[in-house]
Amino acid sequence: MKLKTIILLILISLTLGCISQNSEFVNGIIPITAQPPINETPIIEAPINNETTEAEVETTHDTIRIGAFNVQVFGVTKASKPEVMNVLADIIRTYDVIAIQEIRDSSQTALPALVDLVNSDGSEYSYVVSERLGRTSSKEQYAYIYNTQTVSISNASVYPEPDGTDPFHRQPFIASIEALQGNFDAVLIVIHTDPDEATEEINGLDYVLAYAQSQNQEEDDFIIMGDLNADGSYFDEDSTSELDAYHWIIDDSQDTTTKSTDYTYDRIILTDTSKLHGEHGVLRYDLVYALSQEQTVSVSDHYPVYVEFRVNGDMDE
Ligand SMILES: [Ca+2]
Ligand SMILES: [Ca+2]
Ligand SMILES: [Ca+2]
Ligand SMILES: [Ca+2]
Repeated sequence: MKLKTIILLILISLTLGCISQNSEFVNGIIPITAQPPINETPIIEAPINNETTEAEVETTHDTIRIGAFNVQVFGVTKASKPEVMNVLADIIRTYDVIAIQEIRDSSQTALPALVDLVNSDGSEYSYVVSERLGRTSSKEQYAYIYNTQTVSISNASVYPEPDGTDPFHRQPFIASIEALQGNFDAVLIVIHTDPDEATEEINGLDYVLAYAQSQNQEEDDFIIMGDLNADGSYFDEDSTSELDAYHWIIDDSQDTTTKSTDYTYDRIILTDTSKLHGEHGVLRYDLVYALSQEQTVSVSDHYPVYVEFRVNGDMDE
């Protein structure tokens, strides 16, 4: 991880820790106080310059942070664990919009509870959620959770598979995003592929992109993201696909798994990189919040991924 990223993550964690300490949490939930990572990590050796700190904070309103997170069987069981929910809320608050995957909750209560917790510190996040998707009785939903103070989300809809076809177990969830300050806009496409058919589904995303482009003909910025299962036995990183023409900014060397395995399952693919500003990569929340391995995997088997864009300089409609 780049030094700048590490410093920024520490700053974010410290900021969130301060906010959490001053907030009133419902139902007696005690927020986890973010701690700097323990000794002997490269992070603690990073010199933190106060001037850099202020500069970083001041520039954050010029950028928006977008990303995706497979929260691994997010439902009532996870929602009943305050220590997990508080980490999720802290993570979500670092994003302007985050595409949540693997919501498995027939009660439809876990996601609203999470967003309520996010907002318990005075934040104003909202969400759009897909229908329950899947070919079997095990259904999943996607959601975009977003900061209503910085972005708007519109036109959220599930990719309409052509009549007589069924290319995806959980067809992608598409939405438009617009920065409230500046002129950045883009179309978001999130998918959690089925591991057993990851290669077929990844190659099928080219059709989803073409569909989204047909619906947004003036737009240049399309962001495909999520747990594509794009590594290991599910997908050959060295293979070619129609999407090779675009920018896989979570590259093959990244590890998006919280366990000891080293796979780049989670990806962000951009059609246009001209508005990139700041960092992109894997959010190591275990380091940011100084979590044990046990605490880390209780949140998810995946790390979130993220990318930052400048809000000015978008020339498309
Ligand atoms: Ca389908
Ligand atoms: Ca745009
Ligand atoms: Ca890899
Ligand atoms: Ca790993």
